[in-house]
Amino acid sequence: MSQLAGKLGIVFGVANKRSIAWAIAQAWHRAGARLAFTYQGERLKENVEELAGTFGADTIILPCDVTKDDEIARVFAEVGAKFGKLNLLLHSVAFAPKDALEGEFVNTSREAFRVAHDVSAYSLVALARGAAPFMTDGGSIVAMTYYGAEKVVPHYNVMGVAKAALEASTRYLAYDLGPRKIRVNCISAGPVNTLAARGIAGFTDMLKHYEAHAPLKRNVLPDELGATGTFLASDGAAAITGQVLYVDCGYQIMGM
Ligand code: NAD
Ligand code: 0WE
Repeated sequence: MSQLAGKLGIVFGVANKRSIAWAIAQAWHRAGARLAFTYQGERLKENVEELAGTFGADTIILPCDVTKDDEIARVFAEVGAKFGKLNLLLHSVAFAPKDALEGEFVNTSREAFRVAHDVSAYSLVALARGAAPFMTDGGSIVAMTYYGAEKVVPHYNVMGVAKAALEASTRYLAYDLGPRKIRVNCISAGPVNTLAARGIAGFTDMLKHYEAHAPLKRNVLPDELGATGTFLASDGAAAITGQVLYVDCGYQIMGM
């Protein structure tokens, strides 16, 4: 398949082979896109080099802590210079301090609230602003979200509030960037067993709950997130912007 032939993209959020970002990057690569990658810090450098290196020794791999404006500026300067333009951007980044995901939401500290929103929501605005000048033939920006943005999922806490900000930011960005043919959408994924999910107490029970209650009676597979990511990046989605697409085996439609 060559749905994304000739497209140039940048991927934020690969930590290891289980990362949703890696599933979507592989799908984009198989569809013909050429990709650059960023990693959060030295700790993840080797992982990302090993994974992204399989796409060719010339693959651009750069550090980027999304809370650092200078690192974001450097990424777009380098990728802009090497690629000349950009068509695709994947935002697959989230973080809240662990204690904020354990206790009650009412006890969220000012600092945990700030960090969760900085990393998980504001970063989409900053990355979109960095990428837009290079998306000269239009573009597709895709961000990952979760159902806890719209309904209470116990313990998701401040991350749910940050995802609500991410989804609202997606709509405002879609409005601003629409005249430049840059589309901005979210994929709301059902639970996936990744590094970010594994630390969560009761995550295995959550997978069982989805399996029992989702219309499709199973959990979403990483490849299925890749397929939706490829669709949103492709010209088949040329009239879709500002949306949240649920890739959750139907869980979101249920009232009980
Ligand atoms: P993951 O741990 O593989 O990915 C999270 C990524 O965020 C990591 O690569 C990490 O390095 C990056 N990150 C955190 N802080 C950062 C910072 N300051 N700067 C740069 N990068 C930073 O886990 P994942 O489950 O693949 O998560 C990816 C996205 O998918 C997140 O937005 C998450 O909220 C979302 N999501 C996950 C699930 C799930 O069940 N796993 C469900 C729905 C949505
Ligand atoms: O977005 C997420 C998880 C994001 C996340 C995970 C961690 C774990 C380690 C953000 N910050 C941190 N901080 C850490 O220190 N998901 C959608 C997965 C997830 O996390 C949950 C969930 C689900 C689903 C937390 C509680 C309840 C459900």
